[in-house]
Amino acid sequence: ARFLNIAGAQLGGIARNESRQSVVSRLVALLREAHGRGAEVVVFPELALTTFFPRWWMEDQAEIDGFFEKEMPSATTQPLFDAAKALGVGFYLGYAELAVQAGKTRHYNTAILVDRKGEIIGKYRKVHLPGHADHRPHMPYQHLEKLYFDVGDIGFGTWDYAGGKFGMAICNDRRWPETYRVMALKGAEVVVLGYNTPTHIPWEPVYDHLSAFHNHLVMQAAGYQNSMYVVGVAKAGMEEGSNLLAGSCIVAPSGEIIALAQTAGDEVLIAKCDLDICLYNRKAMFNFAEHRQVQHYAKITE
Ligand code: CDT
Repeated sequence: ARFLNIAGAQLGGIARNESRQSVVSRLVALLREAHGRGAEVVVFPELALTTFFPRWWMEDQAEIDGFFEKEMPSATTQPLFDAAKALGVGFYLGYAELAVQAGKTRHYNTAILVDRKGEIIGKYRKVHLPGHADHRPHMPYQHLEKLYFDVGDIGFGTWDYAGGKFGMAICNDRRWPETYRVMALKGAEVVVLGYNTPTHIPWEPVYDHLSAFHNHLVMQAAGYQNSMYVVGVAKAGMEEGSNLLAGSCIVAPSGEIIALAQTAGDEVLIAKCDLDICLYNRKAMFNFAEHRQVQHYAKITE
């Protein structure tokens, strides 16, 4: 057995005017609680430092950029890294990243893995950007990820981390089977991801009543079909008039939920995960080398 105590640190809503310092102190409190309950790794949500700003149409680039991090860690986020180092706990953190690449400014919806020494060891930039890029002022709120972010340019990586092989995804990525399969083929045993999921999609409400079901459906199916743990952590609750889905969970390679948030606020959930369980089905039902028939899969990458 290869045991690892993995925690999710769900966040309740973050108001538009809540300071980064205040949010970071909430993250540190959750990290401390998780450590006190035995966690070795803590998973925070997507865009965990601010309110979910893509709900608003904004034209002033300086205002938009105000939601982005120009450096990581920064003076404001350093206390989280210091706490990780002092406690010996690693974490996954989602944030909006402003990057200058070959002289061009890029905006990414990003997540990092930080090790137990407080060092960044992995980065992922969201590939599947949901929503729209056009102005929809008649809606109570919008979802402008397609306007404010560039498509991630580094693909789905995996990292040796805390004794296991970790992969990262972000929110809408969790609904796409390719996300997990690519990482499983790279050996991922644990996929960690954060999400901000409005329970009401104003322009397409047809599945609103099933948002909690679909959230778990995709992660449980992926855990089972790829023989991996999936840790999905929400920014939850009411946030500036938008209700965000809670239901943060840890899914085992069996597809079962083994830890589940009870509230829609700041909350730690934790599970003792045996990473060797990933090997059960990778040697049997989902032995990729033995059973995949890639000659029939070409359509997927066309
Ligand atoms: N943040 C994020 O990716 N949320 C999406 C909802 C998009 S609704 C247009 C999700 O898949 O949960």
